[in-house]
Amino acid sequence: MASQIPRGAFIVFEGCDRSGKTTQAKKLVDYLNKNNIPSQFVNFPDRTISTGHIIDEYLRKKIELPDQAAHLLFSANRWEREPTLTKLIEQGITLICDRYSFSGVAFSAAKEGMDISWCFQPEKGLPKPDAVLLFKLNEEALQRRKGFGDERYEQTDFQRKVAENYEKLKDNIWIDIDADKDIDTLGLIVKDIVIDTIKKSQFNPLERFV
Ligand code: 2DT
Repeated sequence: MASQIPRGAFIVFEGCDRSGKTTQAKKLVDYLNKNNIPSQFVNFPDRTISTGHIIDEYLRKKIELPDQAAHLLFSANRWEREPTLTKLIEQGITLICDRYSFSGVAFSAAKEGMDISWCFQPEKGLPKPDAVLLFKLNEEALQRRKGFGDERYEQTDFQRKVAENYEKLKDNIWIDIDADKDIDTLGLIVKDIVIDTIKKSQFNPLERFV
């Protein structure tokens, strides 16, 4: 009987800006590769591909778009990358993904008149992660970190609404991470969860959002 090739895990890091998730994602990929666990850092929005160029202009406030159009572009950005991501996972490469569909829904639904279930529709059919690590910082810890930049969405009130939306999206694959720790301590916590997820998911089929 042919032996099954273990697939890579698909692990998403979510959270508000300044929570340290990007630093942790990159550090983790380095660690995994050094320890012979093939892995790759991916992030959304991917500003380097076709749909991402328009998203970049939108985020830098160079263009304005109706909220619905912006939302669908972020989703299209994931669909543009989907064939590559699926192939990498099937080849046994673990993907550590900085933001995904949950950012798409949580940010768009934080806007006036944008319905959370409408926002989720275009995500259906995309690969479902094996785990979502939600990096959380309380208000006090957030204030201690350096200030926001001047891109769209970088305001405290808006980020608070995003945090509330994340809570509404949670299911059994979500794990809360208290991000109010130094880089190395946080790194150890994240590493344990990720290694456990890689082991658990390697012979399970990759699921899709329904
Ligand atoms: P970065 O600062 O991480 O580059 O994110 N966003 C992201 C959305 O509004 N919808 C999405 O689908 C995604 C993935 C979150 C740029 C901003 O884009 C927001 C912050």
